Amino acid sequence: MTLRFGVVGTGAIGKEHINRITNKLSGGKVIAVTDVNQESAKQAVEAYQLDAVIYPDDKALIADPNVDVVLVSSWGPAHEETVVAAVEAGKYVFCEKPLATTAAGCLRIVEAEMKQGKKLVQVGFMRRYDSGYIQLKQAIEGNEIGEPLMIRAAHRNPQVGESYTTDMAVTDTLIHEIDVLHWLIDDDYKSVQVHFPRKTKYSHANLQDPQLFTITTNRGIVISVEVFVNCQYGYDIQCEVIGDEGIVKLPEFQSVVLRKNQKLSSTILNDWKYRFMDAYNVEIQDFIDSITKDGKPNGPTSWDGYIAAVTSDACVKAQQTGEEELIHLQERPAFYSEKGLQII
Ligand code: NAD
Ligand code: NAI
Ligand code: ISE
Repeated sequence: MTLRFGVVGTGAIGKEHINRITNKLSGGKVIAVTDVNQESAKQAVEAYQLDAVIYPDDKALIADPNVDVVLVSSWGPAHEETVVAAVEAGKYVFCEKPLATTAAGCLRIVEAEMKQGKKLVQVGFMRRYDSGYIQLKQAIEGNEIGEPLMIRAAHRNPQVGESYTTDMAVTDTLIHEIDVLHWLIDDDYKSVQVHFPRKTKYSHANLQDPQLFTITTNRGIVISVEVFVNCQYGYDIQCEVIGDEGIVKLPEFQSVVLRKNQKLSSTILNDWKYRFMDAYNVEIQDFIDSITKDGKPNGPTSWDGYIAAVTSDACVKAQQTGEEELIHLQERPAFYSEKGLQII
């Protein structure tokens, strides 16, 4: 069986996903595309020589009876409307983060999905599929470090454009840590506070950069995440979990070690596309395989999208108030109680 994909949003990551479904993975085929910029949709069809219909908008794409899965990779504020329409039409959905830009929007998706009576939606939180984070989770669950007490993490990009503003450090960037860290330690977030250190000279008027987030969990674990999106030197993701019997750290991206000119060096990547390439491939292959075998996706759910949105709202509020802000989640519906992705 081949799952037939319709892609909404053929920008940077939309094209990456089209390429991997078409040329790297098995069991999926892109048969429809759309983009508000129709030229971008045409370019995608040409670049990957797709046998795909170019639709004028998401509604027309969703209405195509040949489309089994709607892959949403438009910009964040457009996600909710497309996802709700696709779920109401009974289609499977793979939605890039964020599921919706507000917690209320995520709840509307949750309600639409529960009404359909079956899980249809997976959110693109690919770090849960990264082998480094999986090794961290195995070490924690295998009691290698005793009880986790603290986490120190960093999310650094070499630079961002002028359209990237202070709140996007949360909604676009920290959102990956928000998802992966509660999954890693199997705990819920309680509160967050933000500190703004001295601003880098490489930032611009509408962006406070770097930023330091201190998040506390219900079990009292204190998490510190640095977001620094103009760090210049590369794309660098760090995570260290400190327990009462030991410490585990995310492995560095693997590269050859070079000895030259009295220096010992290895490469740091410059782009998210390459750092998590394997994770994106495993993520989408697992999405295809679990739907094909079990009739439902296996990865991060709409409820995970909701948890991320509530936490993200509190983080943005904490940026504005400078105070410690509480993170209040609604009770998890039984529909979402099943343990999702298991360690592979
Ligand atoms: P992009 O701007 O390159 O591409 C987005 C595309 O969507 C554009 O071509 C735009 O014209 C189109 N679009 C916007 N609204 C649309 C709509 N309603 N219908 C159809 N097309 C629409 O952005 P990007 O970097 O590819 O990011 C896209 C999404 O992917 C974002 O949600 C982003 O957060 C997410 N993303 C995730 C990761 C990750 O690591 N998981 C990495 C990059 C981007
Ligand atoms: P992008 O800007 O390159 O592409 C977005 C595309 O969506 C553009 O082509 C745009 O024309 C189109 N678009 C916007 N509004 C639309 C609408 N209403 N209908 C149809 N098309 C519309 O952005 P990029 O980097 O590809 O990001 C897209 C999404 O992917 C974002 O949600 C982003 O957060 C997510 N993303 C996720 C990553 C990850 O690591 N999981 C990495 C990069 C992006
Ligand atoms: C981008 O949208 C992503 O999702 C990347 O994974 C992240 O590292 C980057 O900061 C975002 O802009």
